[in-house]
Amino acid sequence: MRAWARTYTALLIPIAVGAATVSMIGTDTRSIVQAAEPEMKIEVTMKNQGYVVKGHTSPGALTAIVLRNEDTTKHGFSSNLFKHVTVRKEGDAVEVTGHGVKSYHVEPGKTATLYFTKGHSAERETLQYPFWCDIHTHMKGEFLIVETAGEIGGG
Ligand SMILES: [Cu+2]
Repeated sequence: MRAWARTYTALLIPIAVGAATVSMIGTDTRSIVQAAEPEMKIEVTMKNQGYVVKGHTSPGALTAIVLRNEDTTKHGFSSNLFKHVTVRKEGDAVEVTGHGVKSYHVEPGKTATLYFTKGHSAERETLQYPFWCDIHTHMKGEFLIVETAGEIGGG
């Protein structure tokens, strides 16, 4: 008797939108999958009133989001990705809670790291989690959770 198990690999990818956009989604998908190794780090640089994002992670993996403010004004980083997860903060960010969602304010020239683990979702589909600056509403982007399915034989 032959049994088939379906395995899912998911990636969490940040995308910045707005004036200073540097798109990461143009990257070859295969190289993203191959790079899905220990280093689960997303770098978010705030500059020119926008976000520049780099890196990706996987649901279920401990993830570090490094916030770097290279701008001349204070910026915030908030996302509904943080809604139901515990976030551990290191470095120079001030946690602000407004409208039920945490935001992390980073002063110019400062850096902070947020550690969290986002669990797998029940739905097997692409999900989006917006992120934004609660100080400047035009500063925003989103995290995409992209699920890819594969099959392995068993039995
Ligand atoms: Cu801002």
